[in-house]
Amino acid sequence: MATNRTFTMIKPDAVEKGHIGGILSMITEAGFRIVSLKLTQLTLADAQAFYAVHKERPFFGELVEFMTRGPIVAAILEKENAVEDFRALIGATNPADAAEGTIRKKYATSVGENAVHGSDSDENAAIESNFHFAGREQF
Ligand code: ABT
Ligand code: MG
Repeated sequence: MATNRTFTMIKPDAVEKGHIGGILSMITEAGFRIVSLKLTQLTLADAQAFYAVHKERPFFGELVEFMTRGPIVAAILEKENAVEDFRALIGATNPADAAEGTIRKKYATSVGENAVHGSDSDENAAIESNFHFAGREQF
């Protein structure tokens, strides 16, 4: 059964450029309900843990540096089929391949600075959500 929740981050590039409002609008207009929301900043250890799956990749250092360079917006979102539908809404990792109408098509700069994160599985959505939000902050 598809879960009805996913986790997202508006990444430092999009926060720096003033796109928080535009991105949250696209998210709510697509039918997602905001369950949890905050402005926060990842520590080096947070970013290394979050992207541990990429730790042997050549871009790991740059990725961690990027994700820690400024504030991010963390949020939990709810909708039927949330994980898959949200990945569709954000579009391809590389904005050059992202479809028209997606968040990355509109707001991402490059494969490295791609404006938003969306969980890639129900299991990771739960892990990422509980990392950022206490139970009493999940509405
Ligand atoms: P995330 O939502 O950040 O996990 O992105 P996504 O799942 O779409 O893409 P993956 B494959 O998980 O990439 C994670 C981050 O690594 C960056 N990256 C990826 C590069 O910088 N160069 C590369 O060649 C690849 C494959 C993009 C992702 N994000 N950030 N920030
Ligand atoms: Mg990913």
